[in-house]
Amino acid sequence: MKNITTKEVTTQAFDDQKPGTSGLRKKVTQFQQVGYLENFVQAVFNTIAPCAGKSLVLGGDGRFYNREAIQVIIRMAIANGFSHILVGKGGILSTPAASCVIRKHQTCGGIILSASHNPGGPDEDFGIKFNGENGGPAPEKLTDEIFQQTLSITHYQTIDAEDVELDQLGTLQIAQTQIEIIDPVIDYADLMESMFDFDAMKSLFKQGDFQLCFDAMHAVNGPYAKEILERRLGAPAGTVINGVPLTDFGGGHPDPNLVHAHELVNLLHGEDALDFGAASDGDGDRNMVLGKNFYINPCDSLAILTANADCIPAYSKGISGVARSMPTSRAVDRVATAMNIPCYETPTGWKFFGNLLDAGKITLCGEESFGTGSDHVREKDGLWAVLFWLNLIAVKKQPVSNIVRNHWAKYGRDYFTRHDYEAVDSGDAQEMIRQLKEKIPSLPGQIFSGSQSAGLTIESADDFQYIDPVDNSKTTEQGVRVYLNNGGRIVFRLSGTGTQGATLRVYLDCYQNNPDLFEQDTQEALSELIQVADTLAGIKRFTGREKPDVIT
Ligand code: VG1
Ligand code: CO
Repeated sequence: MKNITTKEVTTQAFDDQKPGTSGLRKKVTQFQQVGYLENFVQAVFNTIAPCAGKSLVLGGDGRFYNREAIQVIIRMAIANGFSHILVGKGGILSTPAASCVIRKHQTCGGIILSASHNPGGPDEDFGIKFNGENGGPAPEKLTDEIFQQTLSITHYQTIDAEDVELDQLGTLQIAQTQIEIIDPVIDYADLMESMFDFDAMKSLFKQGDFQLCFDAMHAVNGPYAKEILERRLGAPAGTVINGVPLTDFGGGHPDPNLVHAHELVNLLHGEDALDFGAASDGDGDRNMVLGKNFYINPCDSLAILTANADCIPAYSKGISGVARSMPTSRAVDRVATAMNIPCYETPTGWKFFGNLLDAGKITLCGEESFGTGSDHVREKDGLWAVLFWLNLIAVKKQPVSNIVRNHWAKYGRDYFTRHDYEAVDSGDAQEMIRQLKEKIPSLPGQIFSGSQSAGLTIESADDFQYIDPVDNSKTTEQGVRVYLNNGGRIVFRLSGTGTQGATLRVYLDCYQNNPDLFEQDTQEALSELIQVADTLAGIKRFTGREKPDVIT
């Protein structure tokens, strides 16, 4: 055992380290400022102190600056007295796998390095967040404490030591700390195998007439998807495309939606379309699923998984309840009502599901932003959702489009779309929301007269707030909701994950129970709401944009 001395380094506090929807996300160049990463890490350690004798999980999505950051954090964790650090080989751990490892090895938590779906590279984004012992993102109370620490920090602890070899499995002792380089995939893959009917899924591929493609988008899920889909389930080699994690995600945007996963989208369209396609994001927690010439909206996906949970071994005994983030469509609410289980509506971000999952109040949960998950970990889980769908297809022996259409036939269809206006001027975006909030009391009863929206009336409107049913903590100002008399709803909120200006998100959804109207184009089905949204908030006027940058 080497003798080492802990160094206390003087540092200057930064005033911009407040974690957003999912951790602290900034440009790499900001993280490269002297002391920037160190301050945040020390703030985390101060918040969870004492660290002596505790274990910590460490890994990230492999983006640019991942390896450098891991070395800095290892040295600081040693200096702060941790007794054990579990690091994913190569510095890699997908977000759901990190959650799985924290839970399985009962550590006090973990640090996950990721900016998720944001691009990577020297001029792109980096991020860091702390997850607690339940494997889930730190709740607001903790992130607030971490932020307070960053404002007053004067010193951080580290040691002088060489970089640790990250690419070799094994253990290394430095001072009181054992550093273990672990296989990032195995614990997670074993968990998946214990939850789903792998034999039924294997038979899909054995027959040879089921074609699947998984687009890992050169992000973290490549090795996970190869191990599970190709090795354990026997899907043919090449099923996983863009499977090698790259520090810049191959120059792409690792966001699994119809715009950014166009390579996959093309494979699922046309006469020779594959049967099933899926993609995940930078850190592996999001999923997009596609059938042959068929797109599954994430809100519908959550509703359908809930309605069919009894087909899956892990949920065959039933589910206790469900939750969705507020902007997510109400499709899952209808299923919960029919199943006679509770349905919770939470603010945006996975951290709000943690208490409900820990308390056993819910089993499944999800968000419109391509996030679905369950109580098996405390993060959303991209590959889990794909396996859930595969298991469903194997059991039902039906194409994806039939499963979805049967669902609509039973419950009706909730049309949903999200319009994003990216990198708009922060001041203008905030002013738009401010004016909208001011108008809330006068909105109910307002009747619209536009060409498409004549007669549409506002029934109610509010600024969403949430009281956690487990610890009674209150979260306010989570988005403006406007309900209309045609069953429609419009939600306005500003993103908490962007790194440039502000991103305005406008969420539109409307219920339809006339089967003759189930095959409409989504934008068409929602066109009157889209017009109302602009009339209400002055989107074009405030953003200076004629149309959204991204439509999902
Ligand atoms: C977005 C999504 C939100 C998701 C969050 C983190 O947040 O809307 O639903 O939980 O990203 O996802 P925002 O504040 O930008 O709307 V991930 O995959 O970045 O960890
Ligand atoms: Co993500």
